[in-house]
Amino acid sequence: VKLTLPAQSEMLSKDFIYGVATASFQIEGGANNRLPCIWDTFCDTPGKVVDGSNGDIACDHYNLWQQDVELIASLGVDAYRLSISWPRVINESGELNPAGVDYYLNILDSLKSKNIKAFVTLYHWDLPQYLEDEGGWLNRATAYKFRDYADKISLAFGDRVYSYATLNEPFCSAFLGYEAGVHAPGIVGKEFGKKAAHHLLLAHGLAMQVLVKNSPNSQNGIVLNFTPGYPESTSLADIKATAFADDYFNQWYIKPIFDGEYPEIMAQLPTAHQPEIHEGDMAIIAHPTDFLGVNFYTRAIYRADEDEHFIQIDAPEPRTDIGWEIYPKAFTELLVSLNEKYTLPPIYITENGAAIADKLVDGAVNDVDRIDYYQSHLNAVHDAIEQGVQIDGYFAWSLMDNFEWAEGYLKRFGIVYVDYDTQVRTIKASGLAYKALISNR
Ligand code: GBH
Repeated sequence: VKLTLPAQSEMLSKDFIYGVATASFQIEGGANNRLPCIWDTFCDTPGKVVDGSNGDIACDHYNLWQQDVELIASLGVDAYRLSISWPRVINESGELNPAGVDYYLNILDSLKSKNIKAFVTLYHWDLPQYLEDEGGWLNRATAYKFRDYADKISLAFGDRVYSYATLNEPFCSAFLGYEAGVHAPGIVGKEFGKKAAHHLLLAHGLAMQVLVKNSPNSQNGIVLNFTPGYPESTSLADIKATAFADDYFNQWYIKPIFDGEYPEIMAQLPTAHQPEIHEGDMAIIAHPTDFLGVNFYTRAIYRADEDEHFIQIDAPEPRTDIGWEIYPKAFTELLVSLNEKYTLPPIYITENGAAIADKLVDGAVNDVDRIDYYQSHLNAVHDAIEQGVQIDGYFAWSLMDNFEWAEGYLKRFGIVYVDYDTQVRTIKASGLAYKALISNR
């Protein structure tokens, strides 16, 4: 089964960047060679991760990184998006940990020798536990600790990095981590989510200041996730509820960066739920970026609810193995609407992919449903470009099966299959199709 694009598509230009993405905690293991992070603690708390697993070994990428870089190269991709484990490279006194830095320097040098662009994310959710012990993202000081980390690591990495993203999906850190409590650190309460969000966005802006200074030649920006909302009916109540949910989950994280202000719904939130904004914060957050990273997986459908503004209704079919609806039209509509609402820099699609219940049969994984997902979503990106959105690249999530957060190892997002007993990697049919699409340009 093949992945194709219309012959005249800009996505067939050699300038369009194709990549694969991972994140440190999800693949590395090597937990003894770094400080503990909030996800170690969360995994050790019974009932938080469905299969009771943790990130101690994961894909053992800490030890197998050389063969994994060969694997990435064998896919023929232009770029590899990885994240840096903050607790691996900075010690408790805030100084660089040379062994941790060397680990990444080796990976970055190896990528460079193979002509693969390094897209580095500085924070993909693995906050050092000692910082959580001081309040984590509810503590304003964490934003400044993040700036110092970004400063030190960008100086150490020099010109090895093609692109820096400050944060991956601050929505997930803030809402899932400090409001819904389904991600680390597992804090629950509406009074916490927006406070954490503000400190994350502040951290982003402060880090942008040091990145443009230390690494002026890299593409510096942020990665946001979007779950576009659709009303269950055409009733005004459902439409209004959906608009509220969209502001609460999506626009909350992009509007401050490109408009310098939070959505107007902030005034509707009880004061105790609102962030504490210091003078000058919004200007720091609105620091210009070279790109916007967009992660897209699915949409959400909302119904009006008297007490809670909105409720999300169950996702209709078709769904992936993680229960998320497959609805690629929302991807195009999202990209077009973001482009209308904001004055944006070029966009990279920094994550897109599907969880499929894969089976390894005679040394092969015939994941046709995942290929279908990629085909329809690549088409959706193509359609957005046709409608005038500037999109410069696309990253498949993920390079390989890995630790899927609260779902443990039960959900597989890779285009490469990982046998967790042997750590053998097998390129799936989707990986071969992605490779062919790239090489046939
Ligand atoms: C990304 O998060 C992460 O960056 C990555 O680490 C992770 O492995 C990957 O996605 C796959 O999960 O309840 O139907 O409304 C994406 C997180 C996914 C959060 C979609 C919101 C809404 C699903 N987002 N989700 S639904």
